[in-house]
Amino acid sequence: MSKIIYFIGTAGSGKSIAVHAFQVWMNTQGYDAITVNLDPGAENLVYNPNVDIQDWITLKEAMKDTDLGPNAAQIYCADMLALNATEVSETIKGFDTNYILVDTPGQMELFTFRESSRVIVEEFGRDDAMIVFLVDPILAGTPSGYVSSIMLSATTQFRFSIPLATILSKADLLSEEKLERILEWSKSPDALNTSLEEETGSPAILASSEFFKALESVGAFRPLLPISSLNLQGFEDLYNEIQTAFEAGEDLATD
Ligand SMILES: Nc1nc2c(ncn2[C@@H]2O[C@H](COP(=O)(O)OP(=O)(O)OP(=O)(O)O)[C@@H](O)[C@H]2O)c(=O)[nH]1
Ligand SMILES: [Mg+2]
Repeated sequence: MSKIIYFIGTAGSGKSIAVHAFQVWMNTQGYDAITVNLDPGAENLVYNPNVDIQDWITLKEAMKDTDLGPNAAQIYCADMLALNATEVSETIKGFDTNYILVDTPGQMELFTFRESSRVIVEEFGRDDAMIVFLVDPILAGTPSGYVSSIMLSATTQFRFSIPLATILSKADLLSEEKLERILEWSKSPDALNTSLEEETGSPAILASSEFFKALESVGAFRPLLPISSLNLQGFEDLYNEIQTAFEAGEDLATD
């Protein structure tokens, strides 16, 4: 049974390039993986997906057919994904592969918040599926930006209820010092809170609130894996994390 891995993250967080880079890395390790593009608006993709939603629906055609503007047409396309879910799923299942790497639409809310994506996840099979959530290092560079990013990742997990791994994409753009700071926040709520105090100038802004505890209890403080698609770095850790997530799922299923 193939494992399906959805790459989800904010616009420009590096999803498409990560899907491609992870496939390249897997192939160099002797693992079999195919790529699936679910972004109907993707132009000039850096890779040639094995299965492309644009064979069924494209943003350009949707705009022409419906007279909608680009944003409404994006939503229209996102909702239309569900209509093609069965056919796309059958096409994917025609491949004999161990891993299916799925690139999702640019703006994450188009995938995360629309009902059709849940239809897709069901249709493709949720038992062997997980999410890789990409945290953009530019957004996560400040303490409040970091908190916002992990809230998005927690929202995504809440929405789909499948295992999720969080990666810090484009890690090569960060200095050693900045990278260490962000990784420290991912490991230590106390360190994050201290940095938040420094940023906002107000004492114990989160530690005193239930909000911070809620973040902890939904598992928002999870290890962040730094990845560079440019340098093919961090993919071994990601691969191991993916194995662990699927094994945990299988253990639950056999309990
Ligand atoms: N330095 C560096 N740049 C990266 C890396 N990954 C992606 N980028 C750059 O980030 C930008 C966005 O990358 P994409 O892979 O298109 O991101 P995306 O999330 O698919 O973007 P949309 O689908 O348009 O929302 C591009 O300019 C990439 O060159 C990386 O590992 N290192
Ligand atoms: Mg993309």
